[in-house]
Amino acid sequence: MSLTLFYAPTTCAMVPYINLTEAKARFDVHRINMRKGENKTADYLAINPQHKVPALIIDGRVLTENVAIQIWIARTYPQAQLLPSDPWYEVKAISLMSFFSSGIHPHLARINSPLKYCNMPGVEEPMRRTAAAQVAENFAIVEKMLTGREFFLEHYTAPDAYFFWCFRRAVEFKLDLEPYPACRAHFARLQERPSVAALLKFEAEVLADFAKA
Ligand SMILES: N[C@@H](CCC(=O)N[C@@H](CS)C(=O)NCC(=O)O)C(=O)O
Repeated sequence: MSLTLFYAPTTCAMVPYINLTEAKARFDVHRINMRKGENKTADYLAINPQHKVPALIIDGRVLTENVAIQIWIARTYPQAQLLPSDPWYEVKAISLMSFFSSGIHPHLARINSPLKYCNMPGVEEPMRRTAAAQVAENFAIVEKMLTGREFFLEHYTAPDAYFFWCFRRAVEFKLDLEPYPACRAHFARLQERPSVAALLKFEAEVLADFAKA
């Protein structure tokens, strides 16, 4: 099987990178430099007209949307147990990923690029502040889920990598993360996994290459 992941550093494309690595899948990576607009070239728009990463090319067919990509990885590499085998817990894992994708990611996007969402003069600071408040509300929900637990479910599953990315973004945005000790412990625990360490090493290499270019 031929797999190519379209990936940009620091983005949510790290989630499939981590889970493909967990699955011991062989995959190539096509690096996208967003700062140079490589997600808006005609070639990339032919792959994903929404100009977003991740996209995973599977034997020539394109799969977009992180939740679907994680489900595909989990089903294709069942030995990695990236989704629970019990149907109830499988849908709970999908529910968690959907929450991260639709309930947390959009607020992080507003902190990153407020002017994409409203171009009124002076909007950046209030947009960032209100989006950070939404992130805080949702992290408080996740904090309850993770209190007393190592992972969201019985063992490491795909949503753990997804939340790792959400929390990493919040760290990068310097949000106040003191109120979330269980989330911080989960973030530290994930960094001990070889898959996450491999991703972080790869990301640093890509960022260094992009800085030279
Ligand atoms: N719903 C998509 C969202 C993906 C997404 O927003 N990716 C961001 C990076 S984290 C992106 O590529 N943004 C570039 C753009 O919107 O032009 C998914 O879950 O895969």
